[in-house]
Amino acid sequence: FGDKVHNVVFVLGPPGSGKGTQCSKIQSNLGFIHLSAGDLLRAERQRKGSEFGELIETHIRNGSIVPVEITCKLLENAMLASGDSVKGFLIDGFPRNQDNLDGWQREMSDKVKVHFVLYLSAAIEVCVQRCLNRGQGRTDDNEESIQKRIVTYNEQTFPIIKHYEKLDMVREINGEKSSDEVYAEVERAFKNAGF
Ligand code: UP5
Ligand code: MG
Repeated sequence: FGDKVHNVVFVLGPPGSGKGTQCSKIQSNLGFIHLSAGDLLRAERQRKGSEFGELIETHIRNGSIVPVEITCKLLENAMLASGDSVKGFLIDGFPRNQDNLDGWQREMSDKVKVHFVLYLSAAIEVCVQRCLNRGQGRTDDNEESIQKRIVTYNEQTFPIIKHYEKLDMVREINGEKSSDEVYAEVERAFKNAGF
């Protein structure tokens, strides 16, 4: 990892709140590297020879959360592969529970500085519709998996957002507006943080 302390912004919010959409705009406009924990897990699931493929798929379908050792390693490898000269990393969809947070802090706290948590909020009905309409063939974009993802979000991920709120690190943005309107506010949050 070298001696460099990498800049990190966590991006959290319910399933379908627009995390991936906003991260790709931030990456294009502000030069951060977008790392989606979900995308990394889906890629690992497809990788020939992966010993975790089946376990990952079971968690994704059930909307439950993969053990942090796996996810954190994928994130760390992706950060290493991006080199040392990047402005910072957007970590999309992680940490999602206390296990994720503990594992991240064990492994990464001396290698990164987490600047803030970008929290995209949106009503559950809006999120459900967006996931159902996405049409990218994700194995968790069906009514049953979506309901489970939402329960997991409410029970396990929302408390992580609350944890960061107590540290005054959460920047909440209403994710229900058009993606350009949401992005205008997202960009303001980054500018306010000095990026
Ligand atoms: N869309 C986006 N923004 C819009 C807007 N402003 N107006 C109208 N439409 C908008 O957007 C979803 C859809 O809505 C898209 O069709 C988009 O065009 C449209 P997207 O940007 O994809 O939203 P996002 O929040 O990224 O939704 P996603 O479904 O990816 O969120 P999840 O948190 O559910 O999924 P993720 O990939 O992060 O995780 C999937 C699973 O992986 C988890 O359930 C879990 O099982 C596992 N996982 C772990 O175990 N550990 C991890 O650390 C991460 C994931
Ligand atoms: Mg996503």
